Amino acid sequence: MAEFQLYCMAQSGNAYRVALMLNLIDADWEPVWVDFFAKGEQRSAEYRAKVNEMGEVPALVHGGRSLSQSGVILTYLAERTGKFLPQGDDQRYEALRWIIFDNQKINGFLGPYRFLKNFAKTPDPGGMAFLLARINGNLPIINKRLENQTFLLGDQPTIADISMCGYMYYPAEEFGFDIAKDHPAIGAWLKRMQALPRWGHPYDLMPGHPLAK
Ligand SMILES: N[C@@H](CCC(=O)N[C@@H](CS)C(=O)NCC(=O)O)C(=O)O
Repeated sequence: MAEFQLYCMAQSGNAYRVALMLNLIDADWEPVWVDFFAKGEQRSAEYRAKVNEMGEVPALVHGGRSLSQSGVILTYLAERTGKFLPQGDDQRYEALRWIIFDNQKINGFLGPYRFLKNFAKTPDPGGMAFLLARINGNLPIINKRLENQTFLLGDQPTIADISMCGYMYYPAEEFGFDIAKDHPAIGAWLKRMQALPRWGHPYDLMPGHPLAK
């Protein structure tokens, strides 16, 4: 058995953050596929009891520990390995600031929007319009920051970058807009992230794509 087990599925950008981190740090890890779409396994009593009481993907099992919330997991892995670790107090707080903003207002809107567009049986147009307006309002904040620096916190990539790219490598057709094209500084940063050794695409790092019909 590998050292780390990541409960995930290929369609989850929240889980991708962790899969990408594990790959970038060259960890000994294996994915455990969660049947999110057909069975809603993440909401089952068994999953909540054994893996994550919050009923969410991702969860990372490491020995006797089971961790959830990608921001916590990224911090755990960075602190254990010293890789992608924000340096000093100021960077530590900055990383947390951007990870929370991302979870709530960047990928926190991109994820549900893409879910409604691709996977929901009866997507609610009002809900989608609400999310799209916020996506269009918030992506420029990230683009502006990346116009002036190589990575979110400065010259070096950190867990803040790994968090922020959660949903951004999924195909543009799945959103109906092209993040990299519409926001060129984000596009250039995504390429820099992609150039890191052992970078992988979400559909390659995690199981379950394409979805069974
Ligand atoms: N802030 C969390 C978000 C996790 C999350 O929302 N995961 C989704 C899958 S992408 C989930 O498991 N949702 C539970 C459900 O819809 O039942 C993180 O970053 O880990």
